[in-house]
Amino acid sequence: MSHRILVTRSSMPAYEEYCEEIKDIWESHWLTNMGSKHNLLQQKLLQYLDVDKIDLVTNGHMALELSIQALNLQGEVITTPFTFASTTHAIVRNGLTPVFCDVNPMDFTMDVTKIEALITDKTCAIIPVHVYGNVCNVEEIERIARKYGLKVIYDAAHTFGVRYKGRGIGSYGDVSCFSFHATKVFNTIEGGAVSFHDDAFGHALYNLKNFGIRGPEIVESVGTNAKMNEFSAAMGLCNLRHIDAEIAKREGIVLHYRSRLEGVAGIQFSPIQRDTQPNYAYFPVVFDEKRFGASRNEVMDRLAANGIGARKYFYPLTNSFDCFHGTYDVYQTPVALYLSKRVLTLPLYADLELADVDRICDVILQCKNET
Ligand code: T4K
Repeated sequence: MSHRILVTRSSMPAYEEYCEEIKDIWESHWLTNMGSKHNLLQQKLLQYLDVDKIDLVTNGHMALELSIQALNLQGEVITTPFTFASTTHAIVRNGLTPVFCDVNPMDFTMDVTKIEALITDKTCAIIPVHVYGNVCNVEEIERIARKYGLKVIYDAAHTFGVRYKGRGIGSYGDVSCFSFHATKVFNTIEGGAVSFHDDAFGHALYNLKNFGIRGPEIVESVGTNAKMNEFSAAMGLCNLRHIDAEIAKREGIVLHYRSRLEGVAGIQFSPIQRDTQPNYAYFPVVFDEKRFGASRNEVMDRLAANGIGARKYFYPLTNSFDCFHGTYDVYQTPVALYLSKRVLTLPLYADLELADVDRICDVILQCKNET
């Protein structure tokens, strides 16, 4: 059998480049606690992401969990179930109640026409997800949030480097939470960041990530530990040098997928969004069994039999997780439910060969031709 292909593969700099980057850590012995690499990466990301203010944290989940805590929210939060566990868990772990809004069938982001009907006197915030790197309807979300006095925290885990209407995606809403996990377009091994506008929020967030410590003898508030270490920051500094080239390679791969699968009955992709500079984070495909002739699960199994690891991001919906058994009604988000049963995320990473894309598409098209 040909070599195995997984859904993604971490981007890494040349070994020598990373060694060079971490050399001075051996001189300084400074490994963590807002070291020089942490601070330099923070400054570089502020520019690259084109945001007002930013703070680095240990991972994308802590970005969400601590952002919610820093805003001191209480009550209900409108969010979507078509996401990774992290989004919903961050809400629940803060003692808040998620209220699930359906997604729109075109780009899988929150269906803004359904938000207002979910608002009650307990609603305090909206947490939409720029899922797969698709930009939410940020204008409409802002209008609704202003009208009802709600905070907006974007789960921007998938949107590193995305720009919308000439602005960094992290400049929209009150707060945006990025993930720099190994599987993301940009990684610091594990890592994340929060972009924001308000200084008081930034102060509260920093306190949460560093035990509330403000000086050797000053502990202002109760916090936890979510500091990015120097080795992660060094990985980020290296990866950031190559990020534009990585995204360009991803674009070539996505265009190749599209050219092979475009127009095939029963296959739907994410749209090319207007006014958006994308990052090609994921390549989700929705299989309509009736028109395509094979189900998502059959395609996934066939790919697996050929050494190709596609993934069901995002199935099951978070509102149907075992840990929430009986708490939420999945039928209140029918579009998300429909998509979660049909979507398959195909392999995508900068070094994926176009010949491998052909191999993947050949297997998919074989499933169709057999019916
Ligand atoms: N919000 C959203 C919308 C998210 O998608 C995520 C994370 C978060 C918040 C939270 O951010 P973090 O706290 O994670 O920073 C993966 C990732 O672990 C997770 O970061 C990501 N979303 C989620 C969508 O995918 P798994 O369980 O699918 O990962 P895993 O270990 O199966 O890896 C997938 C593939 O990646 C492997 O088949 C091979 C490749 N890989 C994996 C690792 C760990 C590598 O090439 N290198 C690696 O080091 O969750």
